[in-house]
Amino acid sequence: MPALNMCSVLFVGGGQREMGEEESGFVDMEWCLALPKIELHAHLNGSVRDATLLELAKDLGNKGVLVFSDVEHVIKKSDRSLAECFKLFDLIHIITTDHATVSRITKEVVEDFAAENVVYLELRTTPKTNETIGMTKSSYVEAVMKGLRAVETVEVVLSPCASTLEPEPSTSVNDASTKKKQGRIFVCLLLSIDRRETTASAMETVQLALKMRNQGVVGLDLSGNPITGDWITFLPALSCAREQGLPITLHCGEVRNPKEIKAMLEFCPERIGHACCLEDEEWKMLKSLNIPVEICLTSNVRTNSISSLHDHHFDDLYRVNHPLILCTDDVGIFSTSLSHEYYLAASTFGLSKAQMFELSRGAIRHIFAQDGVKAFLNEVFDSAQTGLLWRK
Ligand code: 6MZ
Repeated sequence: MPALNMCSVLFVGGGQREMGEEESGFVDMEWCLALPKIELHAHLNGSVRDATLLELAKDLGNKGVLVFSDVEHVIKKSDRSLAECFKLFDLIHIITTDHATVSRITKEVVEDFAAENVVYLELRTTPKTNETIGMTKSSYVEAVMKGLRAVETVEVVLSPCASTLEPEPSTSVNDASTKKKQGRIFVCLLLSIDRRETTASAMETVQLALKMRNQGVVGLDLSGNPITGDWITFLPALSCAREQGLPITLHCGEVRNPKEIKAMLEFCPERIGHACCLEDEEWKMLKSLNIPVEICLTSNVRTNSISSLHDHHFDDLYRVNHPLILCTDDVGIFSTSLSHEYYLAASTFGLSKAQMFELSRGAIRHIFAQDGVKAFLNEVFDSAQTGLLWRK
């Protein structure tokens, strides 16, 4: 390596490069794995490992709760319509919704994201109740927290919400000293409201999120089967969250529904997910309001919300510099990973390593955690930049 002096260092697009280094080749899967990444749209129960689901279903089969041979092929199937996805979610919820299992799947999901170099994860999940096992929305979220504390492979840092009145330090929640641990992942929770819920139930979730915003809950999500429920049902709860400064992301435009899409955009959430079925007027509105979009390529194509990757609105939004974040939605349901979504974007839309790096780093601007976390994440990207973009 040549001795470093002022003349031997070039500054390119914010990156630093030494003489003798050249831009390295095309984006491949290995590079996407090495890229630090930020995941902002991942549903807990959509991200469960197939192997875990099969193991749990077998156990329930042995206990006579379900017939394993009836569900095995449903879990293993990889191509699903949107309607079939929601049938599968109902099955997954039967399999996973007890406190111990919720903790287990949380631990595994976080470990899986960390293993592919996700450095900040906003994990979303719908707090559930089940009187027969004493589960309340609050105890469900406690079980998720327990899962975070159980993570073994990586240090888990919980960060409070950006709207927390008093700045609170981010804290490690698991034992950071074990030798087995490799690196660190920031994890925050979004509490989801399911479109099947009532106004009162949605309000309960908002109250829980507000109560837990010093403990890692950083915002709210509205999700669930887009052909059920009505936006107006959730508006009082979401408005209450808004008044208290809690950031909100909405599933918007997964199916055609101009009236609802317009109402959602008028609400001006901090982010929206999907935005597949917008018409001209709604596109213009989205762009003029500059609402960041969580893009889930594989999910949108698998569920037929978008006809093919080449027709995906990622291209249009990216070219006009609209804020967007590549996300997975449900790695388990769609057999994907965040690294694979980055690879798909690069290979489909012809993006370079420098462009992909900036796309990944750009997600930092849209996280819901406190600003201190943004500074830390920027440092992570600064230190990874030279190795990822230049070769000797
Ligand atoms: C809308 C979705 C979704 O909350 O039980 N969910 N909602 N569109 C999607 N695209 C395919 N994928 C997942 O995780 C599963 C729940 O997340 C929502 C659904 O409400 C599903 O029941 P949790 O952890």
